[in-house]
Parts: sequence; C-alpha cells; structure tokens
Amino acid sequence: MERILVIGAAGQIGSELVTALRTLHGNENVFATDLREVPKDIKEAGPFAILDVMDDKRLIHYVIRHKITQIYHLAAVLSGNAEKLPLQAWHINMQSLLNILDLAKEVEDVKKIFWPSSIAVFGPTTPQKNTPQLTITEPSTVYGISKLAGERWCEYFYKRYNVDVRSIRYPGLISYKTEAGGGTTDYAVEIFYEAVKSGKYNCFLSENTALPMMFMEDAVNATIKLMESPKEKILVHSGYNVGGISFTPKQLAEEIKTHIPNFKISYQPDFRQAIADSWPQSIDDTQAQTDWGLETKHDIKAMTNKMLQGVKQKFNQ
Ligand code: NAD
Ligand code: AKB
Repeated sequence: MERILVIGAAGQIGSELVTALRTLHGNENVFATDLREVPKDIKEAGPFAILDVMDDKRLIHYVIRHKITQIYHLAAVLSGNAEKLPLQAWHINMQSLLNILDLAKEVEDVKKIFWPSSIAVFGPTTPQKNTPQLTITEPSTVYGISKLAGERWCEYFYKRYNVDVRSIRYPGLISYKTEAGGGTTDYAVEIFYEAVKSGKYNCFLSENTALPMMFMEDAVNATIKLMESPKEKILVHSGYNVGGISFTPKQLAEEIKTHIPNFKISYQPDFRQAIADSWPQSIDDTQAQTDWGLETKHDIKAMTNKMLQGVKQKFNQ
C-alpha cells in the first residue's frame, strides 16, 4: 500500500492532484501539506498538516512518522514572482528540491519522487516550434535556471544513488479550482474569471504570443500515469516534454467569444512578455507518448467549455 506525501497541496496543481491521488490510493493514504491552509474539501477528506519543505528536520520526521513511500514536491516560486525576488526564488526552488532528494536517498521507505519541471528550461536560443525533448536549454529567467538545475540534480541523484525521481516539463496549466500561482501563463486562467465576472480582460501578454498550455485534468492524468509506470519504462531522468495545446491570447479570446459574444480583450504587455517571448510556442512530446503512453484529451474548445462551466459554478451563475 502506498502512503503519499504532497507538498504544496494548496496550490494550483496540488489542490487537484491530492483529490485524484486520494481516489486512487484512499483518502487516509494521501497526506496533504503546505505552508498555508488547503481548500476545505482537501482538509476534510484526509490528513493535512502545515509543513515547510525548507525545514528539513521536521520534513524527515513527518516522512518517517507517517511511513511515506512516495513524495510529490510541488512547492516553488513561479516565473513571474521569481523575477521580483530572484535570489530568494533560487534559494526556495533549489534548496527544497535538494531537501527532498537527500531525504529520498536516506529514507529507505521512500521509493518514488515526483518533481515538476517546466517549459521554462528552454530559452531564446531554443527552437520555438515543436521544441524537441533534447535541444538547446539556455533559460533567461531565474525560474528557468532553477528548473534546469533541478533537472540536472534529479538525473544526478538517479544515476549516483538510484533515487527514482520522475519529472514532467509542464506547459502552462489551466484550471479553475484555485488561482494560478504567479506565472507567465496565468493570463490563460485569469481571462476566464474576468470573462465571467466583468465580460472584459486586460491581458499582460500581446495578442499573438503563442504558448503551450494544458487543461489540468490532462496534466493530473499524465502525472499519475508517469508515476504509475514501471521503472524500466522511464528513460528520461531529467524532465519529459509534455505539449498539450498551443494558442495565443487572441485565439483564446475568440474561443471565449463563441460563449460570451460581448467579451472584450485589450492588451497591455508587462515584464512577463519578455519571459513568454523566450519560451517555446509548441512542444514535441513524442518521447513521453512512446515511453509511458502520454495521452491528452482537451483541445482549446473542450478546455474553454469546461473552464467557463467551472468558473460560472464557482460564482453560482
Ligand atoms: P502554486 O504556486 O499554485 O502552488 C505552490 C504551493 O506551494 C503553494 O500553495 C504554496 O503555499 C506552497 N509552498 C510555497 N513554499 C512552500 C514551502 N516552503 N513549504 C511548503 N509549501 C510551500 O504552484 P503550482 O502552479 O501548483 O505549481 C506547482 C509546481 O509545478 C511548481 O514546481 C511549478 O514550478 C510547477 N509548474 C507549474 C506550472 C503551472 O502552470 N501551474 C507549469 C509548469 C511547472
Ligand atoms: C509559469 O508561467 O511560471 C508556469 C510555468 C509554465 O512553469 N506556469
């Protein structure tokens, strides 16, 4: 029986991944932790604790006390926020990962780790269209540098200490359960809230900025599929490319207009435009499909349908 620790359970991914993992492994076997309170459904359905991943001593006690066998480490400072406090973001993103990798090396019961990488490992010198798994990685953001270094550390711990750590380079993730956490792709979440609330949105990226994105349900399914795959199927020990769908703010606004005809979008690019310009426009994820059977179900239409339904439900409309 697996006993799973999720760190960063209150966040955009954690708040949905915990529920999916509890359905699979039983409520009592999935331990949700974060620096802050988690949504009510997560707190009430199973174990929850306030836990700081930077506090390595409390972390190791928690893991041993609860006989944890798998860890999903989701705590990080995302791209937009990281540019505001680069050294602090570097410290949190790197030290938290090193705490987890070192713990997995020392604690025998811990058999598997998930740590998310990002399309942010790529930079302005990377081929931007259909970006291959193995290509130039020269990120120009502190977040991207921390994700690239993190991938190198994951591969190092796998090769040197046989730590089974698995990773996906997520594209921008789109969901409605909790707010997005301070990234560059957040516009594709905010736009739905504003469309429903006020019928207009002022976008911080320019109209033709194409980025790879994915609906959360697809991301959660992919993550669990990767983690459930037999060890011998996992051939990439840094981070797997996962592509999803690719669109621009203008294309997304057009799609929203098919549901809300009076929806209006304006554009006022800020510092996040330079980050977006340095990232790929679309991703080649053939290797994830071949190695462990990556599948995605939502195109821009299906994603927009579910997002508008979900956000409207949140506002009781
Ligand atoms: P988020 O910001 O929504 O959630 C992160 C959570 O970690 C927050 O609830 C925060 O309170 C918690 N946290 C921060 N510091 C902590 C600490 N010291 N100890 C314990 N918890 C702490 O982020 P997210 O969008 O859910 O992203 C999760 C992971 O996935 C991150 O590593 C991120 O880089 C990666 N990722 C996310 C996306 C995306 O679009 N959401 C895309 C690519 C990669
Ligand atoms: C961000 O924009 O920082 C994240 C990511 C793609 O890593 N959503």
